[in-house]
Amino acid sequence: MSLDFRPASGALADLKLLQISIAGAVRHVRLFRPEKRNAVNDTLVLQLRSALELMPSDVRAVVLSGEGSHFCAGLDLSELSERSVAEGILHSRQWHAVMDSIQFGRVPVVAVLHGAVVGGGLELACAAHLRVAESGTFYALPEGQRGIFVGGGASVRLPRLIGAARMADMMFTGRVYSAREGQAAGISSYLVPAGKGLAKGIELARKIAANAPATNFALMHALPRIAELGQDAGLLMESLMAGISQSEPEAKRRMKDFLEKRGAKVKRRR
Ligand code: 1HE
Repeated sequence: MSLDFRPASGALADLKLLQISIAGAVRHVRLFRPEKRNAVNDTLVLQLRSALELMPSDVRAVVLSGEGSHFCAGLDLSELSERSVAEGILHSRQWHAVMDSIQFGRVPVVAVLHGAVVGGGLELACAAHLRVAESGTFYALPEGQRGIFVGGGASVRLPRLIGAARMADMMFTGRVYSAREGQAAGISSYLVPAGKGLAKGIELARKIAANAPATNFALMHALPRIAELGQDAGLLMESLMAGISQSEPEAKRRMKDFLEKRGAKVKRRR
């Protein structure tokens, strides 16, 4: 692939429903089941989890994308029909574990979206820390029309991006959001022309990888929890995290760099 990425070797190369490549501190994980529009079967769930857990310490950010004409068609519906209630609950919990390994893993994940981002595909996108959408992206929760409910974390994560009322509308009525609507509603953080998503995602991942690890840790693990707390406990947790991060040698070096005119200024956008 372009942009200096080389294919991963060893156990990662054996994950056949993923295509994993590496460039410096950025790992690119591509869903690789294009003939089924990257529909997520049980094998893909397990492979995704392995890809996120088998993470050498030099990897500092991940880009997640989908091969072919769509990011992800959601749950592989062909595996759904024969499950009992108990099996259904466990299956959903398995999805939750994968989504948690993305949201609360070791490194930030940038999802690059194009084409269909539907059902479990939208749940996957919501577990990432940033979303870059190409102009042809569309979002839907067809669970409502398939007679089921979400099971991969959307009822918790999606309302935090767009609100419960919008999510309910998507499921009640089958409403499809365009890329532009998804950007306005808060699903994506960046909207780029068709074909430009990966380059943008990699550019963002490289910036994120260059942050101090303590800052990325705070953004991934402390911020979402602080956002769930009352003011008192939230402010206390913020102070604890502030104290920890600023005492890191890396933070001291960066602040000294700025004071001694080596660090970058914040630039006005043109
Ligand atoms: C699939 C799936 C799938 C495609 N499970 N096989 N998700 C959905 O309800 C979305 C269902 N999929 C679609 O609406 C469309 O396939 C797409 C809009 C995503 C893409 O359309 P298109 O025209 O590019 O592809 P296609 O011809 O519909 O599909 C190509 C093949 O992929 C075809 O198989 P083939 O053997 O006939 O070639 C499709 O059957 C197959 N395919 N999507 C299984 N989802 C943790 S709970 C999460 C709950 C959910 O995610 S529910 C929502 C499921």
